[in-house]
Amino acid sequence: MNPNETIVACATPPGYSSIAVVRLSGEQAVSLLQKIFRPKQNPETYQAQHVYFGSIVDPLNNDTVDTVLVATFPGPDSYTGEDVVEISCHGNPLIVDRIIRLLLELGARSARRGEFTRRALLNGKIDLIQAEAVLDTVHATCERARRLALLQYEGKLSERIYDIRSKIVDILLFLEAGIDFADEEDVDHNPEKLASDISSTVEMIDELLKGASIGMKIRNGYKILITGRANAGKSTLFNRMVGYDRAIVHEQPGTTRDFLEEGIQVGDLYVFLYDTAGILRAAAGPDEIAQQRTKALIHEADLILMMFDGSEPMNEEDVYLYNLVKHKPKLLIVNKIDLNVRLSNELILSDSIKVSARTGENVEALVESIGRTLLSGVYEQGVLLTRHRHIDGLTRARRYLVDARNADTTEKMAYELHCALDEIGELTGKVLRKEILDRIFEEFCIGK
Ligand SMILES: Nc1nc2c(ncn2[C@@H]2O[C@H](COP(=O)(O)OP(=O)(O)O)[C@@H](O)[C@H]2O)c(=O)[nH]1
Ligand SMILES: [Mg+2]
Repeated sequence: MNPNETIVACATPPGYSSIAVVRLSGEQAVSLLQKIFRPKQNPETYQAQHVYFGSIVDPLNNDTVDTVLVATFPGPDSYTGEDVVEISCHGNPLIVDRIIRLLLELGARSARRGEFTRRALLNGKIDLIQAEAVLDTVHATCERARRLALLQYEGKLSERIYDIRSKIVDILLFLEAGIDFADEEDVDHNPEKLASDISSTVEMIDELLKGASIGMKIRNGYKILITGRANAGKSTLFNRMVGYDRAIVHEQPGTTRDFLEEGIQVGDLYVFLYDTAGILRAAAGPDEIAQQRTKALIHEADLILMMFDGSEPMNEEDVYLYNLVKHKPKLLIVNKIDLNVRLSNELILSDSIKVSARTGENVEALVESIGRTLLSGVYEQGVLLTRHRHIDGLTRARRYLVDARNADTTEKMAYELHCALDEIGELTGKVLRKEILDRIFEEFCIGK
């Protein structure tokens, strides 16, 4: 990838729309524009963050392609740090393709996936965590994920990581002064201070790692599973929460075999809701397979909705199932409260949410309580780690710090601290590794 090349791509989705945006970035962005753009009023120069009205004209035959608005962002105060031009044309693929083709013929190159953001990274406009946050902003599936992505894009998570970095740098400076001037009397190694400084750096990392599993769930979605004996009304509740008749509901037990999965919003969270086959203690054939799947899902789920049929006394199946999910985070639900209640277990009656999946009574309260339960572990610290890459990088840095604290020579300690710094550098993209960049930007769309 040659950074001197000027790249071009459509930044809006393919297809028909009221407008589409063609984006250019690089040294020739403005001169290429000038070859195809006839502004209504000729500007002396294209100024920063100004919009110009005019037409795109094919320079070969003077054919007008479209009337457009052009915005110009001279570097370095642009998204990529280079000269950027955005052409807003009418959203017809014929027009978009024609404009891009003209620019390619004049010497631009098609942008690769995420190349605009990659240039922003290489030009020091953003770091790697912020680049990932651009992607997360575009793909956020719930309000909370969007807010987390925005905080990361604004650099809030990076700040925390730079704090850790500068702490390690300080320790290294202190230590290396000790190594370099070991024979001078006034420099004291002070091993207690070193150990306690390293420990407090480890604590800063632990603080971030603590919230990581929640950050990952907010970004990727929680898994919630409805379980309960056959005919309790699981599929009826599933349909109500999903908002349409997704699952077959029938009075015949064993109607649901393959589990069903749907992504839904619960408050400001995104959740994968699963409807499963009821579990019988003894099952054979396809029922047995269905139940193995249910058990595997129970294992993976972040929250179980354990449903009892309120119109029936408890039976052995209920007890068996309850024991299966005993150790999981769960909410107990008593369903069918539109009928006479014949369930008499005091503990379950007092500790459960009573609903009618059929009439919808109290289902809203259930949904609210799901949201509260999922977020009960979230302390409002704002920034959270949201990717395996973040967790892995910090975990490795932490390991080096612990090794540094245990090192028996100052040289070894310095070595371990440098390794920790490298890990942090890789996390923020200050140390660039091509494979890592390729992997990250592969997820981007073209034009971002
Ligand atoms: N009266 C009443 N019947 C319900 C309720 N929820 C489900 N049912 C009925 O119970 C039967 C089994 O429902 P279904 O959702 O298929 O149960 P599943 O086997 O747990 O998935 C169907 O006939 C439903 O119409 C409810 O809240 N009240
Ligand atoms: Mg069912």
